Amino acid sequence: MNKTASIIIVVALIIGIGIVFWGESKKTTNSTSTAPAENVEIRDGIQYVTIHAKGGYSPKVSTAQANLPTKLIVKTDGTYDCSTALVIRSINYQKVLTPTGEEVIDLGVPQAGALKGLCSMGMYSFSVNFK
Ligand SMILES: [Cu+2]
Repeated sequence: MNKTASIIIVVALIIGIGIVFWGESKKTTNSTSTAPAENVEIRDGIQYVTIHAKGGYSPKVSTAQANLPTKLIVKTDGTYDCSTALVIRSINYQKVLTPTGEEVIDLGVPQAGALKGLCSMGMYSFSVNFK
């Protein structure tokens, strides 16, 4: 093997390894962005999903674990728009929330699937995907 050929092979190897590492580091950054949402936490075996209601609902989409006792906490803070008129059809829930406070809604033990909340007019919505 001549010198040029071995240099080309070494350079190709270095580039190859570099691409693999670059790919791995990209994967790591991606996986942190899909980490469990900050509005979902499990305390004493109960999963709490927190949604803020003010001019709509945030986060609009949350991901939580299925088959765990779960409570939905809807927080209002000086909320005078229709996002206080909360409707969750799948659990027959309908209530006008106080402008400032916390509403705790027992969701039981949700199975996999999406839970959808709406304002009474259907203008604002949020969903919690149980996986
Ligand atoms: Cu509305």
